[in-house]
Amino acid sequence: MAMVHEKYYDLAAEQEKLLTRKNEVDTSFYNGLFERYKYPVLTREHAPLHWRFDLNKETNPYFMERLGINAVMNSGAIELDGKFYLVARVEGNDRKSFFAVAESDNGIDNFRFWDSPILLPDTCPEETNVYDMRLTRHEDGWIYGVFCSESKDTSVNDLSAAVAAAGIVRTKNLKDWERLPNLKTLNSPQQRNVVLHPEFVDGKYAFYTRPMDDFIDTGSGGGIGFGLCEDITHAVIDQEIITSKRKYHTITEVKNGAGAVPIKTDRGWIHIAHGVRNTAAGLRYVIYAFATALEDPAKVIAEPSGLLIGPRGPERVGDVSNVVFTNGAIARENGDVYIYYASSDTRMHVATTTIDKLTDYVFNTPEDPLRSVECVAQRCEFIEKNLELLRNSKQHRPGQSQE
Ligand code: BGC
Ligand code: BMA
Repeated sequence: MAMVHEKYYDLAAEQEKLLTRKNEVDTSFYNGLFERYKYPVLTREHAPLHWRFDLNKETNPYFMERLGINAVMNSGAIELDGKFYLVARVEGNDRKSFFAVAESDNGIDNFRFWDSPILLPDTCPEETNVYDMRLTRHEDGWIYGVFCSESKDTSVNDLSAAVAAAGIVRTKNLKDWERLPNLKTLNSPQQRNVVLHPEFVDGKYAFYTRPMDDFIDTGSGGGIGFGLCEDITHAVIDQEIITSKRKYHTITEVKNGAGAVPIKTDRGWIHIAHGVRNTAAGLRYVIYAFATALEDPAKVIAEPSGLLIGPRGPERVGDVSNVVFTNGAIARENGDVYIYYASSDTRMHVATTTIDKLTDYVFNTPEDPLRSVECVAQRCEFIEKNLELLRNSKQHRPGQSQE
């Protein structure tokens, strides 16, 4: 009779401690806008043992890991019937990514993967890799997953040449997935970081896109794009306009891309996206935010200067270091917002804030004046107001004796 290797039970008990560990706010960080947490919410150690080890003592006498998991990162996020779900990008030791659902009762800890990952219908024979799914609860009643579908570019004699396109799936329960044909953008040869807007715009499906000339370089692509399509089951966008532009000497100089599905607020749609700049140490990815008009979700109406979340401490190090990346946030009925972000293409974290705080941040943070001299003038004016306030204030200051 086949027997389970006894080592399995030891490892499972150990893993259970990780899966049930309570997360805590990291009190060493304060910016008034969001909380960071002490522990990542998903790591490769969260991957079920039965995904990695053959549990059978006979066929795996050394209890050896046969199909290792290298990283768990860039996750789509959604709340359904009071539970929090991440559709994570799980990367095997073989560098291929796939999607898997992890579930939690509170969204900040105790995330647990479902028994098996998602096996998407194999409708794209040329597709090599899939990653970074955005989950949109659309007003048409479906939950859509839009992800990057990557294939080898066989038109050039370069082993690494690849083509990125937007794959589309839909579901009602995160269990049964219907695959639709990939998005076609007639004016952009490649697409990554495509996000479906949750509402119809002019009666059509609306996508945030990221036009690019090439697999890595955006080239002439000016920023985050926006386009409409009639039929999601054969999605074609013939015209893309640019919403949030890439700008010289800012955090978005080299690339930017939509991240989480935009959050609807009284004052506009709030977007949480990523910006990329080049450095001597490679590309640095940070998360930034902006708002677009309620009646025209392609029109930027506020864009605070600089980054919202940058990699800190241990987040800086991983397979692709100096990266934070988001493709999922949950905005709750009660106004709480959970931003899920990956660090350095290795693990998942959560940052918690509220719609009110995000709105205050996006609409009341000054814009980037784009030149050092103007940035320092902006800061001096800000400092002067504060000093004036402190001088006139009768309040007790720490370290001052009170008489
Ligand atoms: C990787 C992605 C990366 C992209 C561009 C892909 O092959 O899987 O993580 O964003 O290349 O560098
Ligand atoms: C990209 C993304 C992510 C990744 C990032 C950094 O272009 O699509 O998959 O997190 O690069 O490697």
